[in-house]
Amino acid sequence: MTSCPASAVTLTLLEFKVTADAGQDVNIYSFNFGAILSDNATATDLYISNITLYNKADLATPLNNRVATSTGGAAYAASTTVADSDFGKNDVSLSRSGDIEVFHDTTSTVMDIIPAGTIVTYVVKAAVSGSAQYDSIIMRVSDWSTGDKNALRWGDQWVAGIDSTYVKVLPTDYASLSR
Ligand SMILES: [Ca+2]
Ligand SMILES: [Ca+2]
Repeated sequence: MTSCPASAVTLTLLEFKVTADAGQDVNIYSFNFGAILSDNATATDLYISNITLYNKADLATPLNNRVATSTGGAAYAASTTVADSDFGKNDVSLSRSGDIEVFHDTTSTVMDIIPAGTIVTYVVKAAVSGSAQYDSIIMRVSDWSTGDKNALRWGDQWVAGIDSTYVKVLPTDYASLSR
Protein backbone atom coordinates (compact mmCIF):
# COMPACT_ATOMS: atom_id res chain seq x y z
CA MET A 1 0.00 0.00 0.00
CA THR A 2 1.25 3.45 -0.95
CA SER A 3 0.20 6.79 0.45
CA CYS A 4 -1.97 9.14 -1.56
CA PRO A 5 -0.26 12.50 -1.96
CA ALA A 6 -1.57 15.77 -0.58
CA SER A 7 -1.21 17.46 -3.97
CA ALA A 8 -1.51 16.15 -7.52
CA VAL A 9 1.26 13.79 -8.44
CA THR A 10 1.63 10.92 -10.86
CA LEU A 11 1.48 7.55 -9.15
CA THR A 12 1.44 3.91 -10.18
CA LEU A 13 -2.09 2.68 -9.50
CA LEU A 14 -1.66 -0.88 -10.68
CA GLU A 15 1.01 -3.31 -11.83
CA PHE A 16 0.32 -6.69 -13.43
CA LYS A 17 2.01 -9.26 -15.66
CA VAL A 18 0.88 -10.92 -18.88
CA THR A 19 2.66 -13.99 -20.24
CA ALA A 20 2.66 -15.04 -23.90
CA ASP A 21 2.65 -18.78 -24.53
CA ALA A 22 5.83 -20.12 -26.11
CA GLY A 23 3.88 -20.95 -29.26
CA GLN A 24 3.53 -17.49 -30.77
CA ASP A 25 3.41 -13.75 -30.16
CA VAL A 26 0.35 -12.31 -28.42
CA ASN A 27 -1.26 -9.11 -29.66
CA ILE A 28 -2.81 -6.89 -27.01
CA TYR A 29 -5.72 -4.67 -28.07
CA SER A 30 -7.05 -3.25 -24.82
CA PHE A 31 -7.25 -3.62 -21.08
CA ASN A 32 -10.12 -2.74 -18.77
CA PHE A 33 -9.66 -1.82 -15.14
CA GLY A 34 -12.20 -1.78 -12.34
CA ALA A 35 -11.59 1.27 -10.16
CA ILE A 36 -13.10 2.45 -6.88
CA LEU A 37 -12.36 5.97 -5.69
CA SER A 38 -13.47 6.56 -2.11
CA ASP A 39 -13.72 10.34 -1.90
CA ASN A 40 -14.22 11.22 1.74
CA ALA A 41 -16.42 14.13 2.79
CA THR A 42 -14.07 17.06 2.49
CA ALA A 43 -13.93 20.17 0.35
CA THR A 44 -11.44 18.48 -1.97
CA ASP A 45 -12.37 16.48 -5.05
CA LEU A 46 -10.45 13.23 -5.25
CA TYR A 47 -9.94 12.22 -8.87
CA ILE A 48 -7.43 10.72 -11.23
CA SER A 49 -6.41 12.02 -14.65
CA ASN A 50 -3.91 11.37 -17.43
CA ILE A 51 -4.53 7.62 -17.21
CA THR A 52 -1.62 5.91 -18.94
CA LEU A 53 -0.53 2.33 -19.56
CA TYR A 54 3.15 1.48 -19.88
CA ASN A 55 5.37 -1.52 -20.25
CA LYS A 56 7.27 -1.25 -16.96
CA ALA A 57 10.52 -1.71 -18.88
CA ASP A 58 9.84 1.48 -20.89
CA LEU A 59 8.19 4.20 -18.83
CA ALA A 60 8.98 6.77 -21.52
CA THR A 61 6.54 5.30 -24.05
CA PRO A 62 2.79 5.32 -23.30
CA LEU A 63 1.06 2.34 -24.91
CA ASN A 64 -2.46 3.79 -24.96
CA ASN A 65 -3.50 7.07 -26.53
CA ARG A 66 -7.23 6.74 -25.69
CA VAL A 67 -9.19 6.17 -22.50
CA ALA A 68 -12.88 5.32 -22.10
CA THR A 69 -14.59 5.37 -18.72
CA SER A 70 -17.86 4.07 -17.33
CA THR A 71 -19.38 4.62 -13.91
CA GLY A 72 -21.50 2.16 -11.97
CA GLY A 73 -21.75 -0.32 -14.82
CA ALA A 74 -23.26 2.20 -17.27
CA ALA A 75 -22.16 2.29 -20.91
CA TYR A 76 -18.77 3.83 -21.61
CA ALA A 77 -18.69 7.53 -22.35
CA ALA A 78 -16.97 8.51 -25.60
CA SER A 79 -13.23 7.92 -25.35
CA THR A 80 -10.81 10.78 -24.81
CA THR A 81 -7.12 11.36 -25.30
CA VAL A 82 -4.90 10.38 -22.39
CA ALA A 83 -4.34 14.08 -21.62
CA ASP A 84 -8.10 14.66 -21.36
CA SER A 85 -8.85 11.48 -19.42
CA ASP A 86 -10.12 11.54 -15.85
CA PHE A 87 -12.21 9.50 -13.44
CA GLY A 88 -14.10 10.70 -10.37
CA LYS A 89 -13.65 14.37 -11.30
CA ASN A 90 -16.13 17.12 -10.34
CA ASP A 91 -17.84 14.99 -7.74
CA VAL A 92 -16.54 16.23 -4.39
CA SER A 93 -17.02 13.84 -1.47
CA LEU A 94 -18.73 11.32 -3.72
CA SER A 95 -17.20 7.90 -4.12
CA ARG A 96 -17.12 6.37 -7.57
CA SER A 97 -16.83 2.83 -8.80
CA GLY A 98 -16.53 2.09 -12.46
CA ASP A 99 -14.43 0.97 -15.37
CA ILE A 100 -11.49 2.43 -17.24
CA GLU A 101 -10.61 1.01 -20.65
CA VAL A 102 -7.28 1.84 -22.30
CA PHE A 103 -6.41 1.28 -25.96
CA HIS A 104 -4.55 2.76 -28.95
CA ASP A 105 -6.87 4.53 -31.41
CA THR A 106 -9.58 1.82 -31.19
CA THR A 107 -10.21 -1.36 -29.22
CA SER A 108 -9.48 -3.33 -32.41
CA THR A 109 -6.05 -1.78 -33.01
CA VAL A 110 -2.97 -3.63 -31.75
CA MET A 111 -1.62 -1.66 -28.76
CA ASP A 112 1.28 -3.93 -27.85
CA ILE A 113 2.84 -7.24 -28.89
CA ILE A 114 4.21 -9.69 -26.34
CA PRO A 115 6.88 -11.87 -27.94
CA ALA A 116 6.24 -15.62 -27.68
CA GLY A 117 7.40 -17.10 -24.41
CA THR A 118 7.99 -13.79 -22.66
CA ILE A 119 6.37 -11.93 -19.78
CA VAL A 120 5.51 -8.24 -19.85
CA THR A 121 4.87 -6.27 -16.68
CA TYR A 122 2.37 -3.49 -17.31
CA VAL A 123 1.83 -0.49 -15.09
CA VAL A 124 -1.07 1.96 -14.95
CA LYS A 125 -0.07 5.46 -13.94
CA ALA A 126 -2.30 8.46 -13.35
CA ALA A 127 -2.17 11.86 -11.75
CA VAL A 128 -3.94 11.74 -8.37
CA SER A 129 -5.56 15.02 -7.33
CA GLY A 130 -7.42 16.24 -4.27
CA SER A 131 -6.77 13.38 -1.91
CA ALA A 132 -7.63 13.94 1.74
CA GLN A 133 -7.49 11.87 4.91
CA TYR A 134 -9.36 8.54 4.62
CA ASP A 135 -9.51 8.74 0.83
CA SER A 136 -8.51 5.67 -1.11
CA ILE A 137 -8.16 4.41 -4.65
CA ILE A 138 -8.22 0.76 -5.60
CA MET A 139 -7.84 -0.71 -9.07
CA ARG A 140 -7.64 -4.11 -10.69
CA VAL A 141 -7.85 -5.81 -14.07
CA SER A 142 -11.49 -6.80 -14.59
CA ASP A 143 -14.29 -7.27 -17.11
CA TRP A 144 -16.76 -4.43 -17.69
CA SER A 145 -19.59 -6.98 -17.51
CA THR A 146 -20.31 -10.64 -17.94
CA GLY A 147 -21.54 -9.76 -21.43
CA ASP A 148 -18.35 -7.89 -22.37
CA LYS A 149 -15.33 -9.76 -21.05
CA ASN A 150 -12.90 -7.01 -21.94
CA ALA A 151 -10.47 -7.21 -19.03
CA LEU A 152 -7.94 -8.18 -21.66
CA ARG A 153 -8.80 -8.10 -25.34
CA TRP A 154 -6.09 -9.96 -27.24
CA GLY A 155 -5.26 -11.97 -30.31
CA ASP A 156 -2.86 -14.52 -31.69
CA GLN A 157 -1.44 -14.38 -35.20
CA TRP A 158 -4.72 -15.61 -36.74
CA VAL A 159 -7.56 -14.43 -34.54
CA ALA A 160 -8.20 -10.89 -33.28
CA GLY A 161 -10.42 -9.61 -30.48
CA ILE A 162 -10.36 -12.66 -28.22
CA ASP A 163 -11.95 -11.91 -24.85
CA SER A 164 -10.71 -12.58 -21.33
CA THR A 165 -12.59 -15.90 -21.15
CA TYR A 166 -9.61 -17.29 -23.04
CA VAL A 167 -6.92 -16.12 -20.65
CA LYS A 168 -5.46 -18.86 -18.46
CA VAL A 169 -5.03 -16.82 -15.30
CA LEU A 170 -6.37 -13.29 -15.13
CA PRO A 171 -4.49 -11.16 -12.55
CA THR A 172 -7.49 -9.66 -10.76
CA ASP A 173 -6.09 -8.63 -7.37
CA TYR A 174 -6.81 -5.06 -6.33
CA ALA A 175 -3.93 -2.66 -5.76
CA SER A 176 -4.68 0.13 -3.31
CA LEU A 177 -3.63 3.63 -2.38
CA SER A 178 -4.91 5.30 0.76
CA ARG A 179 -4.38 8.10 3.21
CA1 LIG B 1 -13.06 14.68 -0.70
CA1 LIG C 1 -14.22 13.03 -6.78
